[in-house]
Order: sequence, then structure tokens, then C-alpha cells
Amino acid sequence: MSIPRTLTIAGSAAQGSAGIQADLKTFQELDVYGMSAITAIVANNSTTEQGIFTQQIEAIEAQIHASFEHVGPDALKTGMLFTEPIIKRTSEIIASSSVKGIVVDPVMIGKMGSQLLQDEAIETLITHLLPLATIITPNLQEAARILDEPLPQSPEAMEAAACKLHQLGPDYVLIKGGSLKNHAAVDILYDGSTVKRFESERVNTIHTSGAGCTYSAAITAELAKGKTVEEAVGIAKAFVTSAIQHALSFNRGIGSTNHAAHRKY
Ligand code: PXL
Repeated sequence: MSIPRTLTIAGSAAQGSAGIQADLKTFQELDVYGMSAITAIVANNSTTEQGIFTQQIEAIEAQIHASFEHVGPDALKTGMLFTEPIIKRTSEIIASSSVKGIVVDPVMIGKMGSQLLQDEAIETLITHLLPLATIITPNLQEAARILDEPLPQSPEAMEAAACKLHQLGPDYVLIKGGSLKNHAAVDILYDGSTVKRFESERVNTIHTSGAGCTYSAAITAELAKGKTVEEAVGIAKAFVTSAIQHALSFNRGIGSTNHAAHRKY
């Protein structure tokens, strides 16, 4: 039996909705083999003093090499990388690998407010990692921060931002309009020549933790299957929309996207 293979290089989100947990659940749901390299453990809570534990570079490197040597991913994604040294080493390993689909989710701030990328690491993300990507998947805040510009407030402004982001070197740019005001949830895909819009209804819910991770993981899974980037984004958009429509509330603030929704509803 052969199966498409995927790797996520990202943070562990102990509460289960986002990060590595969202990625592995999504990989499983989409029928690909999932592997993980954990960059940091995010476990914010009101009892312990510390909530974020960065892993050593050697530990991150070892996990990626284990995944490469024992299985070999067809596609990989990066999520929370947190520090400049982690971004540098991860970029070097990706650059010298032969993995075909590289999805870079430039994660910066979690839905629950955790800082997931250090301020001083943004420049390294831009110069070292973005140029290696098959596709980058910023939300509006991340796009604005990378470009050092105001937030795009319309699909037209998102298209202009996508053109500028494309000049930083990725093959494709997907800007996600999930937080656009007074508008459907429209995402802009740009490949350097053509703009495509992917639109879905705006779902009225606060339980969207993990939406971005789930979206980029679904793109990674579909790329591993050999889908084109346009096809992968279309399938992933439908997957994450369903996960948001049927989001899970635990009656304690922001709940989780429902990674199993696509097969249940
Ligand atoms: O949703 C972004 C995200 C990514 N990665 C990790 C997270 C979160 C949000 O909480 O914890 C590890």
C-alpha cells in the first residue's frame, strides 16, 4: 500500500485545536500519512508560570531528519517557528531537501492571543523562508505585518497585497480574508500572473481556533496527492469552511474548528 506523505513543522497546541494537533487531524481526515516536527510546545494556562516551551534546534533538526529518512514527505508545511534560529535552520533543511510541495503558513499570533513568532524573527522569515515556498498562506494581519503596511480592508486591497507578497519569492500567495469586515470570507490566490478568488459565506462563530492551521494542512495534504495548487486550495477551502460551520464549543471561550466536519455533515 502506498499513501501520500506529509510533514508538519510547527508548534504543539496542547488544547488540541491548532498547531501540530490540527495538522495531524487534518492529514488523517484527508487520507494522507502525517508526520510532525515540534518546534515549541504551547500550553498557556492559568496555573503554571510558563506556557511556551521552545524546543532545542538539535531536537527540531532530528525530528525533520527522522521524517525524511524513514518515510520521506511528498509535501510539508511550516506553522509556528517562533525564533530566528529555528527559522534559519528549518529553511536550510528545506532548501537542501527534494520535497516538492512547501506550504509556509506565516503564523504570528494565535486566536487566543499567544505570540507565536518573535518580533525580531520576522525579517528572517521574509528573507530565508518565504522564497522557498510553493505557497504562503498569510491572513490579513500577517500580510500587513510582512509588508509593513496597513491592514487590507477589501478584496481589491488584498489583491494588491498579494502582488507585493509574490515579489518576496513564493510561487503562490494565498491571502485569507476570514477577518474582512462586512464581506464574505474571500481568499485571494495569486501566482504572479493571475488572481483567483475563493469565496464562502461568513460563518457567525467565535470558535475558529485552528482555522488557519487546518486550511494550510489541508492544502499540504492535497499537494502531497499531486493536486495542483489551485485544486488544493479549492478542496482545502471547502474543508476548513465545513470545519468552521460545525465548530466545537467547550463553553470556555473560543472553541475549536471541527476537523471531522467534512465527513459528518
Ligand atoms: O492558530 C495558530 C496556532 C498555531 N500553532 C500553535 C498554536 C496556535 C494557536 O493557538 O498554539 C502551536
